[in-house]
Amino acid sequence: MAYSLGIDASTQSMSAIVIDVANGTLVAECSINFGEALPDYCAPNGFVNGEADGEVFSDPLMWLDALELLLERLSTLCDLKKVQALSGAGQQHGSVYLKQIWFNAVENLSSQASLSKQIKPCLSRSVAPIWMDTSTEIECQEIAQSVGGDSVICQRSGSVATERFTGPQIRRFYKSSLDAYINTHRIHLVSSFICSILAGCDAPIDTGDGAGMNLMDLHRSDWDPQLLHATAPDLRDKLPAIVSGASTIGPIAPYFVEKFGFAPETSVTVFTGDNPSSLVGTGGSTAGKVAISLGTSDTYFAAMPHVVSDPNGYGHVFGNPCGKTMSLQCFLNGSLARESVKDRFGYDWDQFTDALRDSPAGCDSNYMLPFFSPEISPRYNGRTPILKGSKAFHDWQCPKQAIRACVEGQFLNMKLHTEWMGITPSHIYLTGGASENDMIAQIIADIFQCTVDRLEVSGSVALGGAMRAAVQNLEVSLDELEKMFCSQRGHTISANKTNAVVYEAALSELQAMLIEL
Ligand code: XUL
Repeated sequence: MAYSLGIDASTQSMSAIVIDVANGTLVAECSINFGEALPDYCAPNGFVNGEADGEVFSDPLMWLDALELLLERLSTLCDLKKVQALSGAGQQHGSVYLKQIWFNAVENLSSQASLSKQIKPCLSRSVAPIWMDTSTEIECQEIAQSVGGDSVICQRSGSVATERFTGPQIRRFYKSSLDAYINTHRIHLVSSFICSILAGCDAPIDTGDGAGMNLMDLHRSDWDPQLLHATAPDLRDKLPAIVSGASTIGPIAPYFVEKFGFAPETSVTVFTGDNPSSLVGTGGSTAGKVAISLGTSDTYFAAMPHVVSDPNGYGHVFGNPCGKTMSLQCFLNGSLARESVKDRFGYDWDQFTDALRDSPAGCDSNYMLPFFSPEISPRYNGRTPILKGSKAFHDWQCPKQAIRACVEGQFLNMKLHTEWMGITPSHIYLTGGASENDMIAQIIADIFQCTVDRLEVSGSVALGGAMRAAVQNLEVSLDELEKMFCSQRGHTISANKTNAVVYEAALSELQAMLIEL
């Protein structure tokens, strides 16, 4: 028996998967929803809005409490002593700010007190800005100007200066809270923060997640001195090292051995970002496969044989944890937009799905840019979806049309904003929470006119963590793991060819609406 554990620290929940690589089985799977399990943090969806426009924060202590609940629950589902290796991933771009005492505290965690109690005094900033934060437009302009423009940043870091990325967020903190910035001796990503806790040491950042900071030189896989300088003073000293995704950090901290029954020699592999991890967990880490992940954000990504970046500046290049790079496009209006339109009519998810089933492709020429929150692909600061169609549709009088137009709008916008990758997929791997919904999968198949495959294991972020840890430690190759865990197809959906022309027309309509934004 050789168990490997993968952890997914995402926006609304923390999840775990345990796999047995000796016989290719899924041993256990569980998840803690922040809003439901930890209501005292008053963050029903895992985040809160800050006072200033565009600010979105999470509480790092909530993540620690969730980690404890997760491992407690997992220990009732399987014997954690059998776990020999672990890794995982975090929502990308979010940052945790820590004082000098962090270094000592993380190495000496006592199982007599909770993680949150011990880490609380280490925080130099009580909140962590997360990827949904769009408050740093000015900082992005300042950083871009300082290094010679957005095209220079994009060429060096894989993305133009981007509001939610960690560098601009750090600059905003430095400008608004100078004393707290000076008092900060370590800035971690969500991934490296959770990894540090599990390994009981100050862990590095991997190139996959590091590329989402506007601070890393993509070509050297190391910090870019000019970008650091343009962002904030003395920043190099406050950041951990950058390492490749194939790096072992060390054994698990004694805290987890004493409290949850892990074996002391359980090996921790560096964590990565949720999207790079999902690339591995969908079996897409070698070029040629495309994945769409439906979560709080919807993302479209693919491993690339060479660096391909978006000329419009909305898309990104991240490190591929298995080597080379991946291209990614992220849409902020993912599951919460679907939820907004559902809630608007007091529907449950079954009624939402029925509405999709009972309405025609093309939605009788009613179109929506479903931007219920500020969007990042394309950049749009409003909070009101843009509609085009009949009067009843404009007046939100027809639930079926509104629901279909929302979902069609999401994936028409996705198709338009991913053309820069230059890929015409024959198959798309669909993963994440909403991927099991056949109607959504059908709309994606029809809009992209390709087959949509769902894998047996839908939690591809956590699975990617477990697979990476296994490759590092359990004498099994990625190829073998992909055969075991990523080739078992769940339900496959084929494109309805007759809908191609309907969606061609819809794409033109949406393009016109986007031009008018
Ligand atoms: C990617 C992005 C989101 C987060 C949260 O750039 O911002 O997908 O990783 O999932």
